[in-house]
Amino acid sequence: MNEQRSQMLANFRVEVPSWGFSQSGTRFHAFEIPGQARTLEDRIDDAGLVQQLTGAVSAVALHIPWDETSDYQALQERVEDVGLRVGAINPNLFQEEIYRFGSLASSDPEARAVAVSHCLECVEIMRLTDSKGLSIWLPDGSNYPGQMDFAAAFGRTVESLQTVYEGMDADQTMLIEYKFFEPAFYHTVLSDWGTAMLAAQDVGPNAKILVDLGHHPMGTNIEAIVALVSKYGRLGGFHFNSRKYADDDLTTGSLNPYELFLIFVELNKFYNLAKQPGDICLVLDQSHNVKCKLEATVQSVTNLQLMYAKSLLVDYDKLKAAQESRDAVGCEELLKDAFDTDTRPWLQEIKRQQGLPEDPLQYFRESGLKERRIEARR
Ligand SMILES: [Mn+2]
Repeated sequence: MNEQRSQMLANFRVEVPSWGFSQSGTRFHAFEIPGQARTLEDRIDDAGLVQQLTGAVSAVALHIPWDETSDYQALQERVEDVGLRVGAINPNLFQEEIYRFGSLASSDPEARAVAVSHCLECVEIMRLTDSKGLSIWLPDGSNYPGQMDFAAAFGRTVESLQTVYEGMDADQTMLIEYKFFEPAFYHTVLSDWGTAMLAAQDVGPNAKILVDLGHHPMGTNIEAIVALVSKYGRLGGFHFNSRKYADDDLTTGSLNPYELFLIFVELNKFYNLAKQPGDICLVLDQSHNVKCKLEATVQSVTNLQLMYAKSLLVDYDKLKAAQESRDAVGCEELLKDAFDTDTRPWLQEIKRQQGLPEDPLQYFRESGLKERRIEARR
């Protein structure tokens, strides 16, 4: 394999979410999965363990208040001790009584003030932990026709986001996530990339869009969205996961590997994903309710590496030439050729060179790491 591509694959990194390691994340029963994280320290240790197993984790993304602590310097030190950085900080705008009718978009000035001040508290945590991304997902919307004035709610959201943005530093990025429905079932204020784009443009140059793979109506062409948002310099990052029906938060690449590959193909046209720290924030956003959470995270990281590897095999010059000669079959075959290549031996070779286990899942299961983790957390 070409040396430059191997270097790129070797340098690929992703952030893992602290909330993917503990007993949470479903409106139904959260099962007791042996070995799962019980504390903030456990969650950081798990992120570090995924890094130890895969070598492809850059940072751990945190959620406030779920990861709230009295000493953020100590938290950052612990994260550094496991070889990682503090990644994106995610405010919570959906778990306070006052948010019944919305947070940043609410018509109640008091609810808006609480939401804005919580986001600013998260900006302060970013300063303390050297995090560069404020990752905002706004659940606001309405359940019934007439309940909310669409334009007014959007205007209030932009104003609230502007206030938060003014409190941020020049090297911090506001990541604006969108989702078409849920928890609101009739209308959502930031429902798609268009609404998120309008908001980002009104807020400022460091306000960018975050694409969560589970937040689109079925059949949406996400790779086309990625290309356009990138072209306008507004792509801030990703929440990787997989889904069959809605926001299912399943293991990345478990159901839609071709889609994931096509997204990487578009990303490679705009960004060098091997650059660290990267220009865009790549984060897993998953909740594992049945699987061992650590294993599911390792699977997700590995699937991302394998799909990224396939995307590096595309001959982009040839693709462009085939597009310009309007050779629809040739274009598709070029992509299929790359996608159909088994990239596992290549990734294993890189892992051998890096002194990492060639099969991280097998290593986790057979080295005693898994049993020790379960034993320690009984
Ligand atoms: Mn998300």
